[in-house]
Amino acid sequence: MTRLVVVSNRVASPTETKGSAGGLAVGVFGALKDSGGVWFGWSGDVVSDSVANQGPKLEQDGAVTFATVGLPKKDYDQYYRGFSNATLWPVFHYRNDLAVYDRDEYAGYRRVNSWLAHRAIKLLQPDDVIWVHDYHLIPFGEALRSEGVTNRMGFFLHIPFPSPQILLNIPPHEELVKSLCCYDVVGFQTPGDQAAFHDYIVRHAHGTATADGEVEAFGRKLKTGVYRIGIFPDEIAEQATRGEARQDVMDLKQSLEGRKLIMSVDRLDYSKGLVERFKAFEHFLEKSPEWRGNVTLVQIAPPTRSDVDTYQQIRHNLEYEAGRINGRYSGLDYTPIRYMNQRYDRWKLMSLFRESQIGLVTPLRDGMNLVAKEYVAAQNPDDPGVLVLSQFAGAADEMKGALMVNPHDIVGMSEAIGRALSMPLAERRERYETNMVMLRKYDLGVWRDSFLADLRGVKLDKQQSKRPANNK
Ligand code: ADQ
Repeated sequence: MTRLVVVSNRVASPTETKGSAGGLAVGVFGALKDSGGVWFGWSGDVVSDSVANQGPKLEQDGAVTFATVGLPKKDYDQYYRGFSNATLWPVFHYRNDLAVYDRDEYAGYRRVNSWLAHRAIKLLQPDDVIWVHDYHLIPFGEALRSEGVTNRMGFFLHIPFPSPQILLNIPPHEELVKSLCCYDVVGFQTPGDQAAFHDYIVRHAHGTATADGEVEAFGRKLKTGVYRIGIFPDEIAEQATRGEARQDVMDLKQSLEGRKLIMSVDRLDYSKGLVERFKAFEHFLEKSPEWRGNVTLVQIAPPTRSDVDTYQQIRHNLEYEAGRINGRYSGLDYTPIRYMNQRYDRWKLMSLFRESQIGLVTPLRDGMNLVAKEYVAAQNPDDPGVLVLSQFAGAADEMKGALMVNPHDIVGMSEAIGRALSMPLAERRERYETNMVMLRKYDLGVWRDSFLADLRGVKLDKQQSKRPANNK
């Protein structure tokens, strides 16, 4: 089998990959171990220009080389904090209202992608298959092509691809789509994301796109596909049962004093719908006095991107809401919302999922949402909890056993909480089984293997390897 080169914005270290890392890192590392190869990307460190230019730093772990570079402050600001997370992330999550566009940041984004591609070239061998991940690295493949790299190259988008009317808000939208067309395979989480990309190709790039994903645009041919990222359900179930008898999980159980538990776990991000969720829980307590004192919402939300302005705002809003609602409904021995900002070991999170009666997963928009899948896999099959899921998470496409909600509908979410809390065991089991069938059908191995099979199956056409032409 030809070697695999994975490129992602952040590279987990060998120890992280084996220990606390979640789904993606585990899945990608598995593929790298099978075929041997390189995992290339940013180390997460901000360094001086001269240190950055000494990279990549190499660490070997069996057949896998971890190759990382640091980023100078200006590059970090423009590429990561700026265009990736203050422009692409909000727009791709349908939040134009939160997006800012700055030409210099966009120039920095492209410059850093070219620089990263240049640093990666020395690690590449002629037959390597290159798999690039996520919105930070859209122009990475084009930059490699412009340096004469003709290898098979694929790109997977972990977040939603917005409909063209939304994408048009980003001034260089055409350059971004043209960059995507430099890959041989472009993968999306859901059919809706793939359709939005095709829609742009046909209506705004004067290209063609067939239902089975053959795309021609900007003088290039590529394949698009839907590859639903998943989890390894048995591994999650094992983690969930491993934690059951641990002291801190038993302590939490005891502190609940027989109350029902609702679990929510998200990165602290405005796309995750946390404020709306708190309001729905408040509405539930307001309308259901019999549940006051008898149900607790545990919200775990570790902060991310805390140096981006909009993230400081969401953190502030949430603290305010949690304080306000707790002020209204707390008793001497009862706190309705327990809101925590730490990261937790995976086994601990999974055991908390298993102890709870509801998994409340209500993002306003989400590429997939692995927490929804982890929640289901962690349940006790004899007495499973209920997944309450936003219709705008990619996972909603598969998890038909969930109670589906619109995260903008506070009353609807509050009703779903009430319904889930009193759902009979037979219905809970049936819904759990429905979800488990899909979790097994689309597990993490299927995601990884089907993407790589499509990428490895691409017929190389030397004419193709050039930079894209202008379609107009
Ligand atoms: P995220 O936005 O990070 O991922 P998600 O898919 O839910 O969202 O994955 C988060 C992961 O982090 C889960 O495995 C979860 O268990 C873990 N996690 C969250 N909080 C934690 C905590 N406090 N301690 C420890 N672990 C924690 C992006 C996209 C998603 C897409 C994924 C994968 O935004 O839509 O599903 O990539 O493609």
